[in-house]
Parts: sequence; C-alpha cells; structure tokens
Amino acid sequence: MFENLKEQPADKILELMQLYKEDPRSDKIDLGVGVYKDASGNTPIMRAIKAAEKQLWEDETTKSYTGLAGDPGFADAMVKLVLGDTVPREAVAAAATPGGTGAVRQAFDLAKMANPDVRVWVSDPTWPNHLSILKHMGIPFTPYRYFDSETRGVDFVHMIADLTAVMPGDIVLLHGCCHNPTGANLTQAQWKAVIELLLEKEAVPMIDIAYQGFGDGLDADAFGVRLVAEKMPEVIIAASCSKNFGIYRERTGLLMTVSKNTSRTKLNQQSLAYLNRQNFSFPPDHGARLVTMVLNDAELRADWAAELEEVRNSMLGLREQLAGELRQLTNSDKFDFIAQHRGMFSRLGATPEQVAQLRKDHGIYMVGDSRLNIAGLNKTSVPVLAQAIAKVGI
Ligand code: PLP
Ligand code: TYF
Repeated sequence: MFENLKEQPADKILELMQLYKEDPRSDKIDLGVGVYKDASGNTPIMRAIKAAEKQLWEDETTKSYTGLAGDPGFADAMVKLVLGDTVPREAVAAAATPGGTGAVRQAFDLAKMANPDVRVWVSDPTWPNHLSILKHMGIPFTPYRYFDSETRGVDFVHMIADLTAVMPGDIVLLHGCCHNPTGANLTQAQWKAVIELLLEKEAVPMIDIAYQGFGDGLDADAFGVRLVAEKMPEVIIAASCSKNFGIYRERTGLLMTVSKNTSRTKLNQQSLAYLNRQNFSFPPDHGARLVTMVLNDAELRADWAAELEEVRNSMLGLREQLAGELRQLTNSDKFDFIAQHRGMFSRLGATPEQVAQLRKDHGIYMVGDSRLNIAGLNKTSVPVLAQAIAKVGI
C-alpha cells in the first residue's frame, strides 16, 4: 500500500526555517516564518500567559475530557474578543480547534458538508496553507486579484472586478487584518464596498483572523470581521490565538459561524461539534484555558493587552525605521509602503533571484515571494537589511 504514496510538496516557509538553522554565518537574519520575536530574537511567553499557567497549575483539579466543542467559557470569551457586541451571542455557534489552521480546515469541511459543490474565492496571493488545504480536500478555488505589485497596496479595482463573478453560495475568504503574505489591508471604506458586493451576490464570507492586535489594535483590527458579521446574514470565522497570545505550540483556535436566523444556531453548533468528533474528538484545552483565564481576569487581561501593544508598537517602530532608512538610501519614497503595511509581514516586491541573492550574499532569509517578517528585525539589523536591499537593487 505505502508504495502508492507520492512525495508531497514541502511547506516553503518551514523549509526556509531549516535552511536558516543550517547556515553557519553568525550575522544571518531570519525574516522567514511568522513568529513574533523581541529585540533579542526570542519569542517570549507573554507575562499574563505565564501567570495564568502558574495559577492553573495550582488550581486545576482534573484533566478529564472537556466537551466536543471545547470549554464553552473559551468560546464565550473569544466570541466577545473577536466580535465585540456586534451580534447577539445566540447568533454565534463556536467550537475550539487545534490552532487557527484547525479552524480553517474545519471551516472548509463545514462548507463542503453544507454544499458539496462549494467554491472558495481566495486572495492572490494568500497564506499558502489555504491553498494546500483546499487542494488536499478537493475543493475548487478561484483567486481574486488583491495585491498591486507596483504600489504594494491593495489592488482594489481588480479585486472588485474579479469578485463580480462570484455566484450565490460561493465562499469568499478574506483576511480579517494583517494580510499574510502582503501586509496590505482593506480600508474601512473598502470593507464596506466588499460587503455590499457580497450581499448583492449572495456569497458567504469566510474571515481568517490570525493577527488581531498586531495591526492597529485589538478593536481596530476587528473592524472588518465585525462589520461583516453585522451586515451579512451568514459568516464563517476562523480565529487563531497563536500570535496574539504567543501560544503557538499550544494549538489554540476557534471556529465560529454567525447566522442571523438564530433558529439555525443550534444545528450549526451541533455540526461544529460533529466535525470535531470526526477529526480529533476533543480539541486541545491547555491553551484555550489560558486564553479564557487571561480574558476573564481584569488584571491579567490588562497586562496582556499592554504587552500586546508593546509588541504591536515595536513592529510599527521597525517599519518606520526601515522605511526611513530606505528613503535615505534610495533617495525616493518607493519603500514607504513598508510603513503603511500592518502586521508581521510585508511583501517587498523583489524577484525570486533577488531574494536568493539576499540569502546568499547577505545571510538575509525571507520567503521566496519576498515576504519578510518585520518582527525578525531589530534596531541594529534594520540598517543592515536596508543596505542589502539597496545593494541588490530591489
Ligand atoms: N491563518 C493565517 C493567515 C496565518 O498566517 C496563520 C498562521 O499563523 C494561521 C491562519 C493559523 O495559525 P495557527 O494554526 O498557528 O494558529
Ligand atoms: O505564515 C507564517 O509564517 C505563519 C506560520 O505551515 C506558519 O502563519 C507557517 C507555515 C505553516 C504553518 C504556520
């Protein structure tokens, strides 16, 4: 049987991580995988998470199973974090999943269960795992233009032109904030226009929100997802806690459905629990419990929000510094987009050859499409990167 297995394409981002590890140069710079790093290159455990973990160790009395949809307290706290007060809680069904990736996977599963012929529209480009999961599941997908490689902003005219071909019942996948891999995001007016179009087309929006709090702040980053939830009759939302709580390996995420017809919520909830059961039964609990503790305790929550702001502002500072260095070096404003992008990533717009040259000649590692992780920089490495970018002639 095993002779039938074929080699599968590797994950380019994880492959790059390995290449970086193997590079003996001491001045190498890792701008690859999307993990937050502080100025010394560490990915810290957030203070509130550490405190919650300590408290949990003292207070936890059982490791028995939770529910198939996870701890309802986690769902309540996360629904509130993501959606605020925009929709009544009765309109939302929610289930904990292993990470945001688990939520994305189950979202596609749910869509297929509801409509075996479902089609998914994805931004061009999008997070490569969206595409690889869709391919693996045999779900047809269509890219819509999203990124303007000249301005490095959103190519909104073409995005709308492409989405005009969406059919009723199609799923349109949108990044809630901090678009991965480009860093270019919709303005509030553009969110409104997209929603109007999707309403007219009777499409179902699916929002992947993996970086809430990394862009313009916890509430500002939820602007799009909240407006979609408020205006559209049905929405699917996949949320990740990996980045904004810094608990990557704990695999903590939440899949939500919003249905304005609240009589559907019970069946939606049952469907989410059913899908968990088919795939892994009970979702991981540890990370979810920490998140719940942090969100429900005023002191822990305030400390978490403050640290998240530090993280966000440090990335904004690095963006400003890099754009400033490049303005001086190139005597132009062509890299100002770096300061306008939000989140961990920016797509530089370099060719694959230039990306390879940055790696070979300068020990600077970024993904082949020229996505760089801003958090991989610090005040000292920013000028080094800027010099290298200018030298390579991007
Ligand atoms: N969606 C996007 C766009 C991402 O960039 C990520 C990665 O961080 C995820 C979802 C899911 O991450 P995780 O499964 O680690 O929670
Ligand atoms: O895009 C990134 O770098 C993050 C982390 O298979 C990641 O989303 C990368 C690859 C992967 C899972 C997560």
